[in-house]
Amino acid sequence: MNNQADDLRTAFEAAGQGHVFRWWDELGERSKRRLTRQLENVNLGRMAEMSNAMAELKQPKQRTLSPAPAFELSNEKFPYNLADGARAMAPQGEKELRDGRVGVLLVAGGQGTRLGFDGPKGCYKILPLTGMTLFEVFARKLQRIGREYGKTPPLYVMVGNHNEAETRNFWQDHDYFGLNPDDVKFFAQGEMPALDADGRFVMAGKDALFTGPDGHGGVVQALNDKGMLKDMRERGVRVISYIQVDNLQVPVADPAFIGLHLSEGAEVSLKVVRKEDPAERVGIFCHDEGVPCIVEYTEFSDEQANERDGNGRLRYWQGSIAVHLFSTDFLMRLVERGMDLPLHAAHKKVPHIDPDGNEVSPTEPNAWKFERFVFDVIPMASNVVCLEVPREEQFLPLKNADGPFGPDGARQSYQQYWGSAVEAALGKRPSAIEVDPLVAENARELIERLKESTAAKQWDLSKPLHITAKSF
Ligand code: UD2
Repeated sequence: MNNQADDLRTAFEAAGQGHVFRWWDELGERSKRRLTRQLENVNLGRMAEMSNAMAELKQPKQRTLSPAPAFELSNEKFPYNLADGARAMAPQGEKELRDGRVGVLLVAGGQGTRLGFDGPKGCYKILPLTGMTLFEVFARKLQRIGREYGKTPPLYVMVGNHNEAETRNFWQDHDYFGLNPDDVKFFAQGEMPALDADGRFVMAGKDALFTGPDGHGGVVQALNDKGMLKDMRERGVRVISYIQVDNLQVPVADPAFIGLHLSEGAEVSLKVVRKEDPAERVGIFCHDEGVPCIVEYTEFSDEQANERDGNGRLRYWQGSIAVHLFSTDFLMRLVERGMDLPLHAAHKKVPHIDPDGNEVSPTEPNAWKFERFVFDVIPMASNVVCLEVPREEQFLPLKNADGPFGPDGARQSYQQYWGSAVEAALGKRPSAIEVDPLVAENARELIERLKESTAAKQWDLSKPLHITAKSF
């Protein structure tokens, strides 16, 4: 054992983790180097933080919750025309886009376990007629912004170690879907080890600890460590539009939302939808001791989740759809001050090797995994703005293998929404529909285009309808 490995062994033994060296003597030189490299990157100072996260899961901390204010929808009927107030916000956001001060941050580092797709979720073929992938949908939405405002916002894609190469290759193989490769940046998030029932690091092999992505909250540190914040600053990006790869209907950069964020002087803004079902599994935007935050649905008691106001509506109705705006300066301040977001623990099935070196694929949760959540930056912001948006217009997440949030359910909801736009403009709903994201961001825009178009009046709506720029 060389000095470096000796020092590591001493440190790991002192932390009660000496078992990571159990197979050291039978490892070859390469495996020894691999293990050493990995162990060097493990921050043993985090052990206490991990224990706290586990304890908190068993005994959630006491919170004093109250509903938080939001800019509510002024129109709850399709196609959700914007009220004058909301429309008045757009010019400031449009100017920000024209001035090239907006960047789009797409988080795509999750493992997509529930979808059961063997590849990055963004490569999933989702649109109903062409099978366009989620990544292409976002790229085309960006192009539309570029055409409209003369500047295409740079795209920052967070990936995980497990899908980085595949994601990069996918974009390269598709010529970045028409975007300038210099404006598409990939960066990998950090990893966290897992702990077994005895609080010991889970081993994935004789020469490797099990590690998993550190949660979408890892994005703050990764943006800094991988030079992305610097890149943003050099490009003059002031507002970061954060979206998740699973939301098919999300606008990549919404001028009215950006305008609101700027005019309110917010450091963080978020979009919510009205929660109708108290059991819906989304985080809730609310106040904890007067401080704005998002609290996971698991932390609400049944009683609290079911509380209603005088109009019979849920008191805690602000379901977060995980769409945020961050000011670049705010994120820089967080990293400069070395502020870590809290760790959250989850009990999961983690494949590993047992003390005899046999591979085990558990059928029941056997270990603790740790993640950070990006919305934990909210309590650290000096000003937070919350905007309600129409659910069917902006929230269509692909999460599961089946059900409403599975591929078939998502395609159905997608066609329901866009079919309604065609019906509103042309009087009839097509049998199946797909709208090129280059054509319209939402039903309002599509209806306007269709009403003005003479070509649209000739379309055969008894057949599946694929609307592209050439259709007009
Ligand atoms: C998240 C929110 C939930 C609601 C919902 C909306 C949490 C804990 N819950 O639920 O409140 O807003 O989204 O859709 O966030 N990701 C990474 N790296 C990781 C983990 C996740 O990039 O280490 C990305 C992932 O690729 C995806 C997004 O984060 O784009 C959401 O991840 P998720 O599926 O874990 O979130 P979910 O559905 O539990």
